[in-house]
Amino acid sequence: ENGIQRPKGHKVSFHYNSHVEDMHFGKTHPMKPWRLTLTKHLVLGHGLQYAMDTYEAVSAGTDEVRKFHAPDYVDFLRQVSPKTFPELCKIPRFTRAIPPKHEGDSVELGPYNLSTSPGADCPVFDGMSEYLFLYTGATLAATHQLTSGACNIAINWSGGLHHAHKAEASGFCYINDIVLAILDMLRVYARVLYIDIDVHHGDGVEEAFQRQPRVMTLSYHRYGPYDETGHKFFPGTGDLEDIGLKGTPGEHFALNVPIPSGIDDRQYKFLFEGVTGRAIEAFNPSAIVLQCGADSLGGDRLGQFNINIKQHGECVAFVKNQHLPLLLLGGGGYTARNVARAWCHETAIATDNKLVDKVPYFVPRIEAFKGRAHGDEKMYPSFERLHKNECKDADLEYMVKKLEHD
Ligand code: VJV
Ligand code: CA
Ligand code: ZN
Repeated sequence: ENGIQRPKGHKVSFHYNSHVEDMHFGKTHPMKPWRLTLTKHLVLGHGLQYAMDTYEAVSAGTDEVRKFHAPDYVDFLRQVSPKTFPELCKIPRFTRAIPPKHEGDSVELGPYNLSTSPGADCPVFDGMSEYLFLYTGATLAATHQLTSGACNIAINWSGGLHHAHKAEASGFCYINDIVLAILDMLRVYARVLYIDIDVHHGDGVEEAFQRQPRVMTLSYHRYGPYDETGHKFFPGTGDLEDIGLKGTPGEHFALNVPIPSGIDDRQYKFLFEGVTGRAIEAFNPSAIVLQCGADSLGGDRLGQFNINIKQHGECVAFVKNQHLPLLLLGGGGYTARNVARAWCHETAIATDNKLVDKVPYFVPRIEAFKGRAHGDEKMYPSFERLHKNECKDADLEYMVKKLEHD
């Protein structure tokens, strides 16, 4: 109807389960699963479902999640809810994972960096267990479609939770679906390239494969002091000098692109295409995983970049043009309307479609867009309030040269 067509020459599969939308991390917590509702409604409103095979995701199994995560951590996540949390915290098997309390800590942390305090990064909330295993199940189903050859591009916008560690939640991430996906891909592909355009460093994925020469991790992220407070931008890792664990086969198989605040489209394109292009040339991957965190967009509640949806999408297009099996995952993104616009746009890119330059007439729950004029909404809004630009061209050129050498 909108001229949406199936792509010629490749197949795309889309994995989702609407139950992830019902979750609430807490009233003012920045992570809003309903951004996935907005994304779904834009994707369906534009008719992109006709261009892909769509699958309803089922929960990941305990054994599948244990391929990376510690058995006790997985058991804890299976059972945890606000009701069971206090009792679980007393079980000796789990108390080992309670971090020591420091003077002046505002949030009380339980086992595995989980907490029921309102200000916590990784809260325990109702339905959390179902949510975690569902987004992981969607990523694993997407991965399976790729590795079995059923499609060339597989998408799960509810996945991409790159900070989770083997036995610890971190930065809104509990299960590292990316690590699980890559482990599964290594059974079929000789080399997997992981690219991460979330504004935060993909530390959990880098750490998991720091000794592994068959996986190259490449993260673009804000790095350095957060603001005048002197605190570092989360998670504080991902320096230019970090290239994989020294003295192991994994040395030289991690790349980091630390970026100052305010980077714009032109600068980001220069960095992304320069570094990614060289990495692909040197590493010669058999498949690619792209984490498409949308908190690198301008106007994001937590991010500090000035990237427009157009450039964010061009990163996806650049990777797609390598014509390798491609897993597209979500990640961060805290200004929900822009997250939905970006991921819908990127679904269109994956399926070789161009979207009409207006919000589709049939968008259920239109009240979710409250406060924005709709009549002349553009797919590529430019952000009125830009972050202060501290990103100098000369530094970027230095970085591309340095990384080329690495
Ligand atoms: O900066 C941090 C860590 C602190 C300790 C915990 N307090 C809450 C915040 C400061 C040092 N955490 C970051 C985590 C960012 C995670 C990004 C995840 C992804 O996009 O890369 C992938 C999905 C952080 N930045 C902002 C907040 N936390 C934040 C957390 C809240 C909050 C406001 C801001 C948690 C609860 C509530 N408000 C109510
Ligand atoms: Ca990143
Ligand atoms: Zn992020």
